[in-house]
Amino acid sequence: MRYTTAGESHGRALTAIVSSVPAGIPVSVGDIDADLARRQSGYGRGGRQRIETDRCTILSGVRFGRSIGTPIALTVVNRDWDNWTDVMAVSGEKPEGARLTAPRPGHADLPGVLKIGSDDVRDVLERASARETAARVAAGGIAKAFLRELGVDVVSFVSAIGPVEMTPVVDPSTVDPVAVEESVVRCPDPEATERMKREIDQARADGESLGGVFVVTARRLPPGLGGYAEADARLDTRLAAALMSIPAIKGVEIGDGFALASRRGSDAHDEILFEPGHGFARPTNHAGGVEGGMTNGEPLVVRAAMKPIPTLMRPLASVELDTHAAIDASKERSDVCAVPAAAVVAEAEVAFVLARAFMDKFGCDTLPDIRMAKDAYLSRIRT
Ligand code: EPS
Repeated sequence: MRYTTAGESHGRALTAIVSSVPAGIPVSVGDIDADLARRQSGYGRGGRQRIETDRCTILSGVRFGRSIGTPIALTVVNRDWDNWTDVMAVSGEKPEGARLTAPRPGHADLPGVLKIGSDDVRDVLERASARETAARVAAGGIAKAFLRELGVDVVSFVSAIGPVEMTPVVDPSTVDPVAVEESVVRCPDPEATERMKREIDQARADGESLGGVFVVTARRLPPGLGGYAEADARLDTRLAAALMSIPAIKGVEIGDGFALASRRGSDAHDEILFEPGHGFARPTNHAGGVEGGMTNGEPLVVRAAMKPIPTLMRPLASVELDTHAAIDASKERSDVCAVPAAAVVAEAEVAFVLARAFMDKFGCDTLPDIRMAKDAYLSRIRT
């Protein structure tokens, strides 16, 4: 199962096509819209989110609420398009003053225009925009629906915004998703939520932006998803690539990640137990549920670090593209912080990695066959 997206931030709509989808998956537009709304929320968003109310339309691949094994096409309309029809027109002449020539440090702006030979940063930034991630979340709804049928939920929470960190939790997979959604920054720690809000308020007042850290977890994964024999079959390879594909993500950790580097082996690995009726188990989960490129049956725990958004209301130094003169980087309406939204996007990315790993191991055509293969496998490894 994989997806591709199309669409510019202020164009008419975003589109996603999800292909290699097994038949028989219950698909609910309501569930996808709920995730789209979660992605739009989060303290620190800008004025754009007051314009948009993202809703998904399914164009193909689903009949009477179930996938039929054909590509699923989805769209999310940009309501802001109505305000951009001249600047983003598909045909005609570019209006006077529509060109942007002050690239922002940290954005795709400068390498993008150099790469494609454009004199207008807008040609690049319209696509290299976090808006595109709405299409990923819509597409991810298909992967999540598939996983839900196999008993797997993919959830996320924010653990840090800028320098403000929540109180660490021993087992991130036990964090209560209700507490996460009750927080305006999607952080399950109410006291940290208040400190994060204050940090965002201060950044906004200073014309600054903020990054942060989020955690994605998935439970009830059978051992053996992924692979140890080929580099590109390793689940960690795929998870890291998927999370790094989200704009502004600069680091990914699996399990205890970088902290493992400073520990001794006895403090870094998870001892093996056998519980009759359940099978193999671990008293700890430093590995984050992945050993040797495969799930080991413990909850998957991945973390990602997001850099601060490059659009600053107090802009950094840049160079004007035509004259090469020093100039302030462009400042458009933007978000101060989008870490809570990025965590929802990451759920979609992780869901695709896991859906593919399930299909690699248990089959591709239809949900009942995949479920039967999984159940047969589980009964083999439990005895
Ligand atoms: C973005 C800038 C802002 C964000 C946008 C990403 O949009 P605008 O330029 O229209 O104010 O709100 O994100 C979204 C629209 C979204 O839905 O996530 C950017 O420059 O990347």
